[in-house]
Amino acid sequence: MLRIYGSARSRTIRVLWMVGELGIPYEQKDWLPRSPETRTPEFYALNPNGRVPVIDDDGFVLSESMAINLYLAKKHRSPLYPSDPKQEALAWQWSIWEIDRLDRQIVNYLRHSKEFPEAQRKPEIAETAWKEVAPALDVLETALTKSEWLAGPAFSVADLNVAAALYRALSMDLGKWPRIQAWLNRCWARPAAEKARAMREK
Ligand SMILES: N[C@@H](CCC(=O)N[C@@H](CS)C(=O)NCC(=O)O)C(=O)O
Repeated sequence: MLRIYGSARSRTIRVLWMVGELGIPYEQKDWLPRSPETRTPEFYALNPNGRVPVIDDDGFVLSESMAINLYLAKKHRSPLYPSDPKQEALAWQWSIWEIDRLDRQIVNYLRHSKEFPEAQRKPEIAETAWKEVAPALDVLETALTKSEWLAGPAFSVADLNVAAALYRALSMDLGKWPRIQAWLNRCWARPAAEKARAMREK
């Protein structure tokens, strides 16, 4: 049985979206980041980084949300995992790109511009983050001008990984990036996405 460690109120939402797409059984340890459960020797043995998500797939332990989703889609021979090597490589490219260019930057931007209580916000962190977020969104916008999806002719793990990571962008004004707005809406309208989102927002 697949066990998923992490709450939907963390990057684990990406994995919950993927297992919903795959329709596979799983059990979840609904643990928040930095919760006491993730600070035990047992949890550090699973992920020495002390972070979620982590999966234990019948004894195979894997961390890193993007790698987990690529693995699960490939293992279950999902149509979301491109069979063409070039489209497969594009799925890796966009997943790695998101982690490099947007993942922490967008969290820092939104936390320090609106999510944290005002006294805790550091405008300089928001400003520095925005200087990376805006050009990264420009890159994504340009890609989506050329193609409706990121890795081939249909929705794939590439779209899932990047759109799931852009969960917070659902609450942003994306007027300057209309292609991203439309693509994000298409991705998050999928039933598995709506289900994962409901788990986070309950
Ligand atoms: N690159 C990792 C990042 C994982 C990550 O930072 N997880 C956060 C929750 S969203 C966490 O567990 N933080 C706890 C900590 O920093 O100790 C991934 O995509 O899985």
